[in-house]
Amino acid sequence: MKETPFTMDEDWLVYHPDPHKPEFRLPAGAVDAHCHVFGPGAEFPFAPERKYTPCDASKDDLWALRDHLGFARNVIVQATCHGSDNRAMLDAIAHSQGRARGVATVTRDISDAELDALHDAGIRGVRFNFVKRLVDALPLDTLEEIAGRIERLGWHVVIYFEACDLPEYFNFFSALPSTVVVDHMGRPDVNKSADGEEFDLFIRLLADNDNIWSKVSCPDRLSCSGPPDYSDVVPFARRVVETFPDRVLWGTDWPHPNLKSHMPDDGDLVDFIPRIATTTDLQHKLLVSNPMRLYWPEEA
Ligand code: 0GY
Repeated sequence: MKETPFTMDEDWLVYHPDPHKPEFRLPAGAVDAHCHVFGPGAEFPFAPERKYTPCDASKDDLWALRDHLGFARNVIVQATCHGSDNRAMLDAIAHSQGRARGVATVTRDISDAELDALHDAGIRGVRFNFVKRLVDALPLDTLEEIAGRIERLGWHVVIYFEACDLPEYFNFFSALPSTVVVDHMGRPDVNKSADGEEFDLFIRLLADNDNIWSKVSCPDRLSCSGPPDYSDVVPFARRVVETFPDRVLWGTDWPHPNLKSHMPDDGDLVDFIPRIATTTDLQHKLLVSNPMRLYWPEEA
């Protein structure tokens, strides 16, 4: 392996080297619908405009985790450290034997032919990121234009924002024409109530717009009570799963960018699933039928 030309951030936490085998047996065909690859930097350089420099996290390590946890497939989401250079993700998808698809980051100048090529390579959505510490968000009219252009491909838009920013973007999100998927339940502040005003607004976003879905992922990112139980996240995720069972997805978020307090054991994250999706029917929707409808509709 070539030496990486990048030095990861001093406070960067590297993914867990040896996650335990989950006690929860994932249903056959389960999809890890939110994960990333980073570089390797020697092969796929990180973007000059990135806001963090991560460790390398390769496709082979992702496949090893997939098999260890018991997933069948992955959806790889373009991480901001690669900007709109989707090559690391596309390389992973190309080497997945059909078991991975992806969500890309694109800019306004992308041509229709390039969008077609991304579709052929396994991309099924674009990501719009509004988290200020991660990106300088594109202007809303640019995002609107991109959302309009990807519609003909049947793609969806993945949006990432924090709960405090939802009032500002509520109308913009509601007007998006395609299917929309929110990352990590819109990052609620779990010190507040899962039935409180702030999370009610998130629930209303999905209740008012039946094209909007949510990932109920990242207890490790949202929790204040911490591992291995992440108990304070349970009422939030359960509320979303039980209210919108046909519009939820789940993912590991491996290799867990920007965690500062602890690095989760991915086995604990899988063992969290039956606490938020409490019946086999809900688990099957969350892990198999919903992601298959969105990412492998030809097989769903
Ligand atoms: C996540 C969360 C984060 C990072 C990114 O693309 C990214 O850099 O998504 C984060 O730092 O909250 O979804 O993986």
